[in-house]
Amino acid sequence: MKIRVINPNTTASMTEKIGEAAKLIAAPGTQIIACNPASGPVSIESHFDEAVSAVGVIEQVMAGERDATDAYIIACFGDPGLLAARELTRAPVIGIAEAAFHLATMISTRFSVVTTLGRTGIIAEHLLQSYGFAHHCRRVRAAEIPVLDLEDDGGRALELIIDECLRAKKEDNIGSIVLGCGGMADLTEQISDAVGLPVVEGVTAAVKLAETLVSLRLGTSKFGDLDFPRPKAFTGQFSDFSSK
Ligand code: 2AL
Repeated sequence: MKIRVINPNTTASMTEKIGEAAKLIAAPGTQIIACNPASGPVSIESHFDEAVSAVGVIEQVMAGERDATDAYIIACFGDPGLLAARELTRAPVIGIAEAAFHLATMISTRFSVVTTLGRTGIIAEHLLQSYGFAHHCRRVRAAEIPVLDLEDDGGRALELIIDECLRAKKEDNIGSIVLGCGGMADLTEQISDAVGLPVVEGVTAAVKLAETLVSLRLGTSKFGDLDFPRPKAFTGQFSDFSSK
């Protein structure tokens, strides 16, 4: 099966890292296509970044539809464009935040999220509310690192994330931790070893959930609101989105 893993930001090194993490966990026979939009923010750490990145996600799903894609993963913790992407395909589309929340509730009754910047915590809080997971989450915490610091191998990002996870373990009365950024996909084992709690990471969680849905032949329902968008014209820079 072919899974298209979309990094919604335009940083190629992060796309490569996300793709590697996905390949490492994927079953034999699963092909991982890691990609990112041609245009958009280099990192997503505001509502503005998220809104712009959602268009890039949609373009990547449209490209995947021309390439016999079996499932899509949106590999940014705000799950930008998730419902819009689902409208465009019969394949399953999974956001890494929703994947991680689902799995965390299956191994623990309460978790905390450790994300990058405090200002993006509200994005995770909104998702917890809208997905119905809010009562499973004790706290959304931030290591206060900009997303692109995760690309700096010599930096202190890992240390700061582990410190915040250890504070969560001490103060939050939790059974597990959810990592709150696609750029943390390669750090799960090191963080879990250092913290001594189960650590759920969304890219890897989403790959296993996508494989499960595809093997169960469960795709996005075309009954109701996730049906293909009604045909219409788009103008200006979005004229390519017009129905042919
Ligand atoms: C993210 C993420 O996963 N990728 C990105 O660019 N921004 N979200 C986050 N909370 O750090």
